[in-house]
Amino acid sequence: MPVLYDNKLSRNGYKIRLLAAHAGLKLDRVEIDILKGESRTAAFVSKNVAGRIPVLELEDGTVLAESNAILFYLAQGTDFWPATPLEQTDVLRWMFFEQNSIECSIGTARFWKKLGRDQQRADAFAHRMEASLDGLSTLDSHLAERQWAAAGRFTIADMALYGYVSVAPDAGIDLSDFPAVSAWLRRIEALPGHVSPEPMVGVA
Ligand SMILES: N[C@@H](CCC(=O)N[C@@H](CS)C(=O)NCC(=O)O)C(=O)O
Repeated sequence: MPVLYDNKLSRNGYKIRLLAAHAGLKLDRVEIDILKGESRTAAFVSKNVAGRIPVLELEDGTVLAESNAILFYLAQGTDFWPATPLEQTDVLRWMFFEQNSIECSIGTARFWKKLGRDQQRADAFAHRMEASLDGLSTLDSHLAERQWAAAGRFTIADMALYGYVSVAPDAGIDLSDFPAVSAWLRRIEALPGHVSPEPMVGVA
């Protein structure tokens, strides 16, 4: 069975757990304590040179890294990856958008706020917040016209985006300012097969 190196606090890891739940995929899960530096050991860096989770190790020892690349691999042959190149391109578009405009802004702002670093690094935090609101505003305009992010159906683009958009309130963002995003979050949560992540415990 493939092994997912993961951390219960990580929304990048949660994206993979969400796809596994929807697609009925079985994965072994190994908890990596990123706050104790377990993703930065020589052994772990030999799996992912970036020293980060999530990492998926296949049964033949092949190692995959980057949450959205892992989603792409695991979604092959499922309903969550469309068949035509144009639809696939649409899904990839929103997965790249997620990494560029959501994950590194909302994800970082949320983490700093949880660790109290938002006060220590006020300027950098303000910059991340501005980028977060910009990303959410773009997504809100997009979703005002459609039910799902890409390809006219629920895909790994929605799963990738859901990971960090759904925890924007942890960063101090009021999602009621983004009504189309809020309605889309509720649509995803109402899907059969939806699983909630662990709450963000263990971080003050
Ligand atoms: N772009 C990467 C980001 C991965 C990432 O930032 N992982 C974090 C947890 S969410 C991590 O492992 N941090 C530990 C560290 O940097 O030492 C992805 O989408 O997988």
